[in-house]
Amino acid sequence: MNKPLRIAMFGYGFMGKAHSNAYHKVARFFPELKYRPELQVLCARDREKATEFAKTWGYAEVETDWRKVVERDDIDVIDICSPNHTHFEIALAAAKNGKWVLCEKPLAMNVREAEEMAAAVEEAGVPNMVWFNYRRVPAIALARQLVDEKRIGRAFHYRGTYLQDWTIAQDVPQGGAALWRLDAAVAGSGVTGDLLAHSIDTAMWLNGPITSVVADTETFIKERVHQDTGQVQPVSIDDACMFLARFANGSMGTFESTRYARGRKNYNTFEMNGADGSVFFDLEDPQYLDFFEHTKTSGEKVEDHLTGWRRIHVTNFEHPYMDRWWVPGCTIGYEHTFIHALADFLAGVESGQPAQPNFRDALQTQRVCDAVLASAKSRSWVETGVDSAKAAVTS
Ligand code: SOE
Repeated sequence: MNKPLRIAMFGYGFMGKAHSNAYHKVARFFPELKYRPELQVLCARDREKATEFAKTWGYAEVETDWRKVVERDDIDVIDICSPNHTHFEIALAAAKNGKWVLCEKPLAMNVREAEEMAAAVEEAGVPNMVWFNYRRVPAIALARQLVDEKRIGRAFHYRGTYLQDWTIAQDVPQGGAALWRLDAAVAGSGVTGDLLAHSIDTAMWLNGPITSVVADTETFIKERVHQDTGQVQPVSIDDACMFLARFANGSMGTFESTRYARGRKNYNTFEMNGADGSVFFDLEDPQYLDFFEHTKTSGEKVEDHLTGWRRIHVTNFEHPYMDRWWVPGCTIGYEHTFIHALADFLAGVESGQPAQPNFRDALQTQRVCDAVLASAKSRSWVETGVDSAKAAVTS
């Protein structure tokens, strides 16, 4: 039975596009799903741009007043892709009105907001998810499978990096359309919330809760023209952030993120080293997972003359999500991670086993981000307060 699911999309930027594409494709590649997304309303402040976007992506209507949209009876899902400082108010109102709530990362501007948002969706009993899409890269999902299969064994080290280079020039303005990520009043933070939130979500998914951190941040360019005011204003986001972490399982972590790594466009990598094996992933080469097997699942050590890193081309039907796409050897990419996330979300609603990460999971990531920023300020170790029971490697 096909059930229409009427979507209201908030925002028309990069993520608005990625999510709209997922709504269009999900039922084609996951035909067993009962729900059929229908693009009902595109909501944004700029009517002209919203109308253009709605036409391109097939939204039936445009609305500029978000409050009207969350109160409508003919909307089932509110998808929040607008800048970070809008997430809180919209999510709370959406939950209050009984809508399903999907939200872009980071969930909130800070832990205080994220706590209220998690409580609101739980109290309302509405399905919810945060779009940490990288969990749905087949190679990353395969890494998780290897952890579950105990092929990594006791974890010793976790190393995450997330490097970009798009803000090096002094004349990149801050704030306003497309550049709000550089304005702390709108984004909440710089690379910590925008990039490290991804790394932290992946890390805790693979290696469990992060319990304490010590961090350092830098803002390399102290002043930039603000697009909205035309004035040169102080920059208060973190341009770069590095931190050490302790995981609840006793392993150690290092994380590095910057928008000043010349030549790095979306270099999101991780390596995990355990007693029995290691994995390495690089988003700039996303169809591969590197795996070093030291001990087989039988407990037997791999023969010395056969040890070495194995490069797994994650395109077989047996690999996570890959039976939905092409024949083995044919690759998929970035857009598919959003289709997978949506498919998992819908399947979770149908089965009654909600997909992760939900708002409560994303709250744990927010706790780490806030602890990282607090540590950089105090120049000391900070406990994250991550709820180990909730953040324990969740499926
Ligand atoms: C920043 O440049 C950005 O677009 C992030 O906001 C996304 O979350 C990341 O996936 C790609 O980079």
